[in-house]
Amino acid sequence: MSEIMHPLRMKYTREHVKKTTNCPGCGNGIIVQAILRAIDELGMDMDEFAFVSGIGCSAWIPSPLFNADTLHTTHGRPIAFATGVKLGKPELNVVVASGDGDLAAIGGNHLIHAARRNIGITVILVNNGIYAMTGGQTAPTTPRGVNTTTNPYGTLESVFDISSLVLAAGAPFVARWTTYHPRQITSSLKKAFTSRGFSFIEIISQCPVQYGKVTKSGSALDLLKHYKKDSIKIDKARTMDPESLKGKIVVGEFVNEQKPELSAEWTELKARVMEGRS
Ligand SMILES: Cc1ncc(C[n+]2csc(CCOP(=O)(O)OP(=O)(O)O)c2C)c(N)n1
Ligand code: SF4
Ligand SMILES: [Mg+2]
Repeated sequence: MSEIMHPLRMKYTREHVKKTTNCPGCGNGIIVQAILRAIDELGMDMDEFAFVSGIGCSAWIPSPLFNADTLHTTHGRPIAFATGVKLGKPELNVVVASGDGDLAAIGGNHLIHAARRNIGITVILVNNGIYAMTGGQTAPTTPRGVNTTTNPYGTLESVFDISSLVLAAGAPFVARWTTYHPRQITSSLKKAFTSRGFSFIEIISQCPVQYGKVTKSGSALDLLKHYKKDSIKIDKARTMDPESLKGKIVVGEFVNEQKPELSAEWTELKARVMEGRS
């Protein structure tokens, strides 16, 4: 049987990678397509990018699928690797795509400090509310009270609002969408790929196999219906009180501003020192 490939898949992915690692219904497929569509609509070339990921299901989004330089690193450390790539090759668009556990738990400090330093990389954080690849353990994004394999009687912890955390750390571009918003993800990615500073996009994404089953939240469709019903745009959310926002997912672009970017300043500093200018 011959396989009909999506044009984006033919244009931007490695020919020898025949299958994705995603389970049926996983939100990662929507995210793959949103990233490739953003690159296509910008008319950019894969050679202008380096993709970096950690360990987890979401870390498989760019690697080995994308026909670009991809760096599949260790759990929690993609931002550290990406920082090195960006300082060594500031002309590249360095993009990290990884999971909520990878970037906000074990790698949380790298995330905060990359935002504070304003290193010009894009971070796409896939928030599926759980450690999916390892079997449904509690993550810092798992809603309070939900049952997981490590908290079979319900989690007792409060969740991280990761976008707010990154915003507070000083990131000049922060957006949050869900997989129900593929066009909005693409639009924010286009801004992120063409902005100079640290750009952060959190994507709330369905994991029907671990999150859906372990927490009894239902199928991919049930989760997408929840994203549709409970997402509130930031402009509207700003007019609402905290009580009415309970259980809602605030989506949109929270900030988009210009700030001095670290790799450009670093390059300038190196030139100044080499030339003996103080
Ligand atoms: C240092 C280290 N600690 C723990 C692990 C085991 N581990 C691999 S992936 C993962 C969690 C993945 O969760 P997340 O980053 O949210 O990605 P998802 O699978 O949910 O997309 C863990 C704990 C590891 N590989 N290395
Ligand atoms: S376990 Fe969940 S996150 Fe991982 S590939 Fe399957 S559906 Fe996607
Ligand atoms: Mg996860």
